[in-house]
Amino acid sequence: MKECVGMLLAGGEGKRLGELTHHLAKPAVPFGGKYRIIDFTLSNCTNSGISTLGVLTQYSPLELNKHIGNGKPWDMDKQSGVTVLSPYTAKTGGDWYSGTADAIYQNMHFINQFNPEYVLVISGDHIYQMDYQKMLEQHKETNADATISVIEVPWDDASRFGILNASDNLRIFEFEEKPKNPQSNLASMGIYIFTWNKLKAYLLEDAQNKASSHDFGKDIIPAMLDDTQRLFAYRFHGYWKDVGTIQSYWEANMDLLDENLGLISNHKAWRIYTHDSNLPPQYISQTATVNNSLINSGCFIHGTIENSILFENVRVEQTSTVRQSIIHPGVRIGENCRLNRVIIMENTVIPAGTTIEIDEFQEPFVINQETLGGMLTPAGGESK
Ligand code: ADQ
Ligand code: ADP
Repeated sequence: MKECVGMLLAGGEGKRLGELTHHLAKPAVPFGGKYRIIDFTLSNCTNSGISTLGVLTQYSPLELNKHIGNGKPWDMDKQSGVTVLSPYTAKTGGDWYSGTADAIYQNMHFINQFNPEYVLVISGDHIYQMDYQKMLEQHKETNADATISVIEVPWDDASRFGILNASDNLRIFEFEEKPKNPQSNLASMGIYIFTWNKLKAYLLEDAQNKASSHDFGKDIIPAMLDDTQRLFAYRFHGYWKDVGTIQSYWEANMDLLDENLGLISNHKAWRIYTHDSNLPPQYISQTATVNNSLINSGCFIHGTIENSILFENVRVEQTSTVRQSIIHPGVRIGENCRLNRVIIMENTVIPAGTTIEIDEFQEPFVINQETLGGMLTPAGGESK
């Protein structure tokens, strides 16, 4: 028997990330110079002692499955460890998961084999560091049926989230998924702990409900609240970002460069784990200038890099300048380029003399080999 089993939802399509998720599940999108988005949640599990984890994949899962593998980087290759659960391995057969609750419902047999008292439901597309044990402690202390982790968000963003109201003792009395006119800015972080017997009953009932969209925020939480079950808010005070849009993806990457936030710490207790490559150290040549940036292994830098994040094997030639940008693995940037506020996808080759500068009022641009052509306007410098 396991006290708490983790279920990580990693199947969303991530449409709002546009080109970045064209061929890749959102949790597998490269992040922070050497990670993928899901590494933050996987590492939270490692650092919180959640050692039995099901990862629910669905949309473009190949790269994600390969990345997770047997879970070794997260120390999950022992005991029950990590299990990737695709719709095709679920007991009910080849149906796609129709919503987040359906994804858990279809994998009830996976959870039941551990006979847990609690289930932690988390999502693979957030950047944050959190100790789930503290949340579990509160769940037990309050004798809750469900505990939802919450954070105050800017009012302008509130309608993007599940919004709730709780009394002083943290008991939730109102919840609405993505309200048009939010009456509170206390947002659900999409992190839930359920007492498993209770959740099981609601999942079984929800599965029979033809009108349900089988979603935690839209269906399960409101149903529990209607029945006056014990729902509690767990207040989180650290850094947390939902990287659902290009703008928030770019911002969260830039936040890694802010030393005050301390997101990349080498503190053993909060390390972010991922696969490590066997690449040579980055080479910074005599002509190079590098400021406030993360540069991964295998890079060759001859140009100027400022406030940017470079993944492995990126090459930047002389007299080129890269500012406020995120450069994915294997990108080559020719001589005499000017790039500002762009995200360049894996293995893209930027021809010499290319200028793409996005001002701060526009959303950062995502560049790959296909979109590159359309961006090379005559005014912006010649291509090829
Ligand atoms: P959303 O972010 O809109 O809101 P949703 O689209 O339901 O959440 O996705 C949650 C997680 O589940 C994501 O990691 C996604 O990848 C994954 N997922 C989505 N559909 C899936 C499926 N069919 N199978 C497997 N995985 C799937 C939720 C809550 C809000 C809360 C925000 C916080 O509903 O109340 O405020 O998260 O970001
Ligand atoms: P976004 O809201 O930007 O699309 P999310 O990662 O939050 O990104 O993903 C949730 C999305 O996953 C839903 O909007 C939906 O389009 C997609 N999705 C969920 N379940 C399915 C499914 N069964 N089939 C196809 N797409 C799905």
